[in-house]
Formats: sequence, structure tokens, C-alpha cells
Amino acid sequence: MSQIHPKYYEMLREQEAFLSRVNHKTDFYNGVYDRYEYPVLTREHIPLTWRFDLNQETNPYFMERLGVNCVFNSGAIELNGKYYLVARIEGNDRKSFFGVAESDNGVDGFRFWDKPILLDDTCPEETNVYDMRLTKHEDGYIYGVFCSESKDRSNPDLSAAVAAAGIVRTKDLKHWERLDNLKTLRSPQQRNVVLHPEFVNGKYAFYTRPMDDFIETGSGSGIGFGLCDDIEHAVIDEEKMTSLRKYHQITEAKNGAGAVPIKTDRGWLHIAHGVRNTAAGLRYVLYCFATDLKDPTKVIAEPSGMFIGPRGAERVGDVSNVVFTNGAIVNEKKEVFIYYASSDTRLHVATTTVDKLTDFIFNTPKDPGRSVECVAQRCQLIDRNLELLANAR
Ligand code: M1P
Repeated sequence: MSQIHPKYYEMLREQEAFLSRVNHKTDFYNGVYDRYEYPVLTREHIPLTWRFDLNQETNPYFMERLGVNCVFNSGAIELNGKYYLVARIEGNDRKSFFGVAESDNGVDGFRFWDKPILLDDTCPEETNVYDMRLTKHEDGYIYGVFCSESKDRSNPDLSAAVAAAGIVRTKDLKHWERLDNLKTLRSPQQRNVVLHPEFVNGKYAFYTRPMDDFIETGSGSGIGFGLCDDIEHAVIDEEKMTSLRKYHQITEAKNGAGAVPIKTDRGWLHIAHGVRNTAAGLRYVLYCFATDLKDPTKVIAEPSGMFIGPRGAERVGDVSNVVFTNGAIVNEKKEVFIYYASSDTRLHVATTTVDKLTDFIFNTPKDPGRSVECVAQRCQLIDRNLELLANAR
């Protein structure tokens, strides 16, 4: 009879204590959102059965056989009052895959289901998959749109790759049907594609991110938007631009859609990422904008600067100086849970409300674009405050 290695039980007890930790808000304050003490998902959340061979005979030293390097960019969805994340899990072998983690309250207690998601193997050239966005669509399905990465066979450079948008759908997060990858006729590569939750002009609508190359967006000038008739064989022929990359703003190098937009009376609220170049490499932060309810391509508000940037320990990881989101949940109470990963290593949550997010997006002034105008903008705020304080004395 095979024996379970005793080390397994010891590690299981330790992991149980770790998974049961309560996550408290930190004393960080900006009035917009709260941050939390602990990440909500890390490599330590991965079930031991995914990493170790528990059999004492075949694994006498209880070695990790299939290690996990990190758990980060996660799609997010609320179903029947529970909070679900479809996390990007990266093995020690550098390949990413997806796993579902579930929590009762959205800020702690996330536990992975028994097994990762095994996607239908429909693309023989596909090497890597990551960053799934989950959309509860009005057609009744939950769609997952993710990056499907393949070797660029037309380029002799060993590292040359092609990014496309893979599409799956489900009703229960358990059974996944793989559909054709999205084709965008005018953009050679796509990453950070998000399916809009409603039909637009009777069609499926995607936020896209046109790219000429795997890393550089090249002529791609920002977040795009396109319509398609058939979700099972999705083809977009025309991409209209929404939120643009701008010189000397947080989107200068590139930007990309993040969470599925949140519908409010005043417009669609978007939480996206912006990237700029620095001497230390690319710096990724989150930013927000709102688009028109009837025309989701029309930007109607874009507050200045970043919404969330990496702080403290968040700054360091496999790809340092990065925060990235591909999922947010709005619950019944209109509380918003923004799941953001730091430095491509672990996943955090920031919480706010739809009211606060709306206030932030519509009442934060725009980036005027030049230092002198930014100082003038700040002086106006100071003057108003000084006057108020003087009158209050
Ligand atoms: O390493 C930072 C992020 O880089 C990519 O984002 P983008 O396509 O905008 O460059 C993504 O691969 C993302 O997974 C990663 O977190």
C-alpha cells in the first residue's frame, strides 16, 4: 500500500493557517479606494496536490515536482453572491495557465478549485495563454477572452512571438467551450482584448489593443474598439480608437483595456493600464476613463494621471514596477473590488464603490499636458482651499 508522505500533512496544516488569514484594510488613504494588508492570491495559495507527488515511495524527499512560480493577472466575476477569480498561474516552466479561485467576501479566503482549467487543444501552434477577462454577456454566456501566444514562424529571431485573442465560453466556470481566436483584419497582433457585456448595434463588441509587434504597439495608438457578427468565428474588420496613448502621459508607451467596463447612469467606467518607458524599463500603472453609454468608443471623462501605481513591496517581482488589472467585481451593494497584480508576481485587491469611482472619474481634472499648465491647475486648487480656510477662521 502506498503511503502519503508525512511532510504533506505538515505542509497542509501550514497552508490551511495561511489560507485562513483575515485580510484587513491598510491605513493607506486617498479617499478613492482602500488597499489591503495581504495579497489575495500568491503562489502559496496553489494546492499542494498541484505541485508535489504525495506518494512517499515515488517521492521519498517530498520534492516539488511541478513548481509554481507566481499567480497574478486574474479575471473576476461574481456568481450567486460568491467571488470568483480566473487567475494566471505561471509554472516554473514559464508556461501560464488558468485556475479558478473562490471566496465568500472577495478580500480573503480565496481557495483554488481542485484542478486548473484544461482548455480544448484547438490551436496546435499556441505555446502560452494568459490574462483572461471574464464577461457576463447579455446573451447568457460567460466569455473568457485571453492572450493566446505563439512562436512567430516568419521571424528567425528565437524570441519573436505573435499575440492573438483566444475566446472561450462557459455557464458555470467548469465547462469551457473554446471558440475561434479573434481575427482583426487590420491589426497583426492583439493583447488585452475585452468583450463588452452588451450588444452594440446588435453585434458583439470588443475592446482591442492593435499592435504591430509582440511588445511594441508600433502604430497602434491606444485602446481600440470593434464589432463582430459571429462570436463563434469572431472577425473585426474596422477598429475605432477610444482611449489614446499620449506623449508624456502615463500611456505614452502603450495602454490596454483592463476590467470589463462598469455600467452606470453616467457612462461606462473603465479601469485600464498605461505604460511608460523609464531608465529602469517599462512602468505599468492603472488609469480610468469613462465612455458614453450609447457610444462606448466616445471618451467622456479621463481623470489625470494614475489611479493605482505600485507601492512598497508591490514594486518588486518578476517584472518589477508593474501593476496590472484584468478583473473587477461590482456586488449587489455597488461595492467595487478591483483585482490588480503587482510586478507580475501576486494579486491584490483594492475596494471602492461605484459612487466613489464615478466621482473620481468625473470630478478629477484632466491632465492638461504641460508642466506649466499642471502647476496652474494645482494653484487653482490651492487658491480655492486657501480662500475656504480663510473664511472658515
Ligand atoms: O509585464 C507586464 C504586463 O505586460 C503585458 O501587458 P502589455 O500587453 O500591455 O505589454 C501583459 O503580458 C501582462 O500579462 C503583463 O502583466
